[in-house]
Amino acid sequence: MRHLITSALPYINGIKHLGNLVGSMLPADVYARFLRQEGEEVLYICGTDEHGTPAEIAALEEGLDVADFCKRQYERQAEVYQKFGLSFDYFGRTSSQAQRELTQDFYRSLDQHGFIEEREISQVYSITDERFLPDRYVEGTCPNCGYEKARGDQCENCTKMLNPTDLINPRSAVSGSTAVEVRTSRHLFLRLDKLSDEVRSWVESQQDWPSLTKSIAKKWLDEGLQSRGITRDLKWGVPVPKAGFEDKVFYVWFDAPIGYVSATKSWGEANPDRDWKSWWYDAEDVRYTQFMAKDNLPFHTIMWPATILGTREPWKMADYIKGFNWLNYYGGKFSTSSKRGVFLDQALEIAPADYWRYMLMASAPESSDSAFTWEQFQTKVNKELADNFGNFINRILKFTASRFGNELPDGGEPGEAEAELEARCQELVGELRSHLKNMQFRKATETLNALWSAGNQYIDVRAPWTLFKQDKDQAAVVIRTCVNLIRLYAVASAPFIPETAERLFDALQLTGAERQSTMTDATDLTILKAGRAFEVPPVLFQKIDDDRVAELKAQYGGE
Ligand code: B3M
Ligand code: ZN
Repeated sequence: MRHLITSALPYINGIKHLGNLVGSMLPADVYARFLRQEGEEVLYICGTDEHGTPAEIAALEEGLDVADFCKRQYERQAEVYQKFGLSFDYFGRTSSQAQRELTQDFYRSLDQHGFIEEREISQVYSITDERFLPDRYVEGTCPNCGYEKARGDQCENCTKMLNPTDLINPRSAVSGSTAVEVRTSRHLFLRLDKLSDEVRSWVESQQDWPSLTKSIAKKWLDEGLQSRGITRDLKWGVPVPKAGFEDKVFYVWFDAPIGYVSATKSWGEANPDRDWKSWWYDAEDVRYTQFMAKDNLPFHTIMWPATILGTREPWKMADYIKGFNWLNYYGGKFSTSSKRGVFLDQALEIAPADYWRYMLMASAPESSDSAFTWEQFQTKVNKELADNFGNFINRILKFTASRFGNELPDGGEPGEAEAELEARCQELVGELRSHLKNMQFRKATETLNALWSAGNQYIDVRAPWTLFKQDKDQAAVVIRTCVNLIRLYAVASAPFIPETAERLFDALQLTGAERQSTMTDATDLTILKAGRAFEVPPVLFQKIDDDRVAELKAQYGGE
């Protein structure tokens, strides 16, 4: 099996926060890195989701043409993900030519098979702006809770989904004008009602989906699927290839999932020796895994599968959908508009990417929502990364260098304690691999941490510092074992903290092949032999003290 991996396409309107990262791109990256390390063929695809009214409105606010705005934001996002070590094989854009063609093809197939219908609907029209105001282009008072800044697609206050015509005292988000009226407009609808049974049997045939994914899909199916509008009176988006629809584009959620396919196509254009379509079309040898936060699950378990099923073409559907709950910020939501929580560019000013990668995977909201706090960040960094992991490495390598020089010492053969350590490592690596295969990221970091503890327990017993005074050869055995253990640590940690793993590979002066070892092979603690040169790396993780925590809380909000 080849592995296709996608993470939900981050929306273009700004740099994402830690909550977005932990629920989609980061776990997908850890999984992709792990599978590659296991020797599997992996294609990890992501990209920016660029259409829709939030992008237009954000561009308008910055006084930019929407295409220029998107280009700039795409570059900013791509850069920040690269700094976080996200190992996409391709990071595409839904504004691409490939996307336009594929979206129009999907639409044509759906139409041809009778799953598109045309309807006349009422829309809010701005007389001042001389345009329709779909979705977020109209603001007004929520009919449900009375909130005065509700948007045409949803009320942020009570979360109720709305239609623009539901709002009381509607006004244009473009000009603020209240000179609006309801006009009719022709739109295309996807007949989800006709596809409902097929989607249900697909959902029900998924034996091993996580319960969060399955329960959300079932809930939507049980509530009954209705036709859904897939076009909008907008200029920015994929044009609708139909006479009379020249002024309209497809709705952003119709084209967004096609972004997975089009980004793969763009990857193929950049790598002409690779057959992009074999990953998506008639791709029976591909196992496809999707990662996303729970609010995206309805689109991926219902709408997107329905779109594919309705084309009557053998496009690849997900084999496994890993959904995440929310990572909250001190109990409340991370919020872009109210500036609560930490955005990815800010995070990198606070600490290097690996600190975040580890910490976020250790608190991944898998079985329920979880809360980010600065105290917890401090504990994870200080106790686990700095004390349990980093400190072991620095102590061992420094001691070795000072007593034996910068080459692994000779000495006797490993004994019983070493055999026990190796057995323990094999057991833990077995657990770690199975958690990673099952995408249980929290459990995986717990096991990784247990692996780090195993080394500390070993040197507590074998105490090389005192042993050195009594039996230099025995001390040399312990040291060699520990340096091999550091190699295992680097390999086993690499999917989570790749930059640190690289630093360790460099310090141990490993060859290319040695760096590409599987975790299982690296549990052999005799591979690096006497005479191997190494360097002592600088301290791997800086601790975060209480004053700094107080400062961060004051700066970013907390409590
Ligand atoms: N862009 C996620 C969001 O903005 C959305 C995901 C699309 S995945 C095809 O909430
Ligand atoms: Zn409301």
